Amino acid sequence: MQTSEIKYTVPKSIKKDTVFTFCPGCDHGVALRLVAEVLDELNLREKSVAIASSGCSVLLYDFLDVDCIESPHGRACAVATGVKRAHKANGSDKFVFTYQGDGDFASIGLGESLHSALRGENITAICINNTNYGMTGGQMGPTSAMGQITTTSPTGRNKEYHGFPIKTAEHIALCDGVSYSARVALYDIKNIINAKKTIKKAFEYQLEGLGFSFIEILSSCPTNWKLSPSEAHKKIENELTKTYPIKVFKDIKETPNV
Ligand SMILES: Cc1ncc(C[n+]2csc(CCOP(=O)(O)OP(=O)(O)O)c2C)c(N)n1
Ligand code: SF4
Repeated sequence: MQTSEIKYTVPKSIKKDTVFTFCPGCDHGVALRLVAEVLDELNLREKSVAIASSGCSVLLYDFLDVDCIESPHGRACAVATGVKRAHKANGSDKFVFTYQGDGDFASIGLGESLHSALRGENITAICINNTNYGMTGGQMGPTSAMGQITTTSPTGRNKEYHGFPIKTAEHIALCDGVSYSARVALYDIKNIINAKKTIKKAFEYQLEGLGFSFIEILSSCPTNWKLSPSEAHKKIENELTKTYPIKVFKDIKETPNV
């Protein structure tokens, strides 16, 4: 009987000899690998500009072998707007994407994020939603779920004191300038495959000039959740997907703006 061998290689869009320095079991590493694989498949490495944010996403420029700009404190979509427009004005069409935490995209930078979507900037934004401020020690973020215990909500998030979590992919989908808005997860192989397809579609929509494309990636933060990597994935599958369903909320090709 013949057996086929699958040989896994490091994507060209990841720097040679890279060792991810995220915490063990953190989904940031999986998300970045998927982004790199899609950049390779679409032959985008040479024409890409990646915009990193504050938080653990900042490490992107250590790992991705593409031109990167570090834009902390929520300004990634504004910087991406400038990069995309300036290159276009000079006759060169760069592929521009942001890679941001949920705190960065949906709290500190909500204004920049939302208005870039409303303007229909032809960029792609990726938001890693791990439901807390990971890098700074697991404080409550805009996406922390109801009842979630964090270092700044020791008795759990409650609506009277903290209000409700923001459902980013649903909100972005409501903006007329948006071509694509979806939420994906990485807790098992099926979802990882779906996440890659979704990232590819969002990237292709930018290449087709269709406007702002957005992917929210539900991700684990085992360190701050104080769970093992597999327990963290179970939490996403069994708890967080109730607040944050895995779904395409807008696809301009299927449901154009009204
Ligand atoms: C305006 C502002 N306030 C506070 C900070 C401090 N800060 C740096 S990283 C970070 C957490 C970012 O969390 P998130 O975007 O969710 O990314 P994660 O680390 O979870 O991937 C914070 C609050 C900051 N950089 N800017
Ligand atoms: S703090 Fe959380 S998000 Fe940051 S690298 Fe560690 S596990 Fe990942």
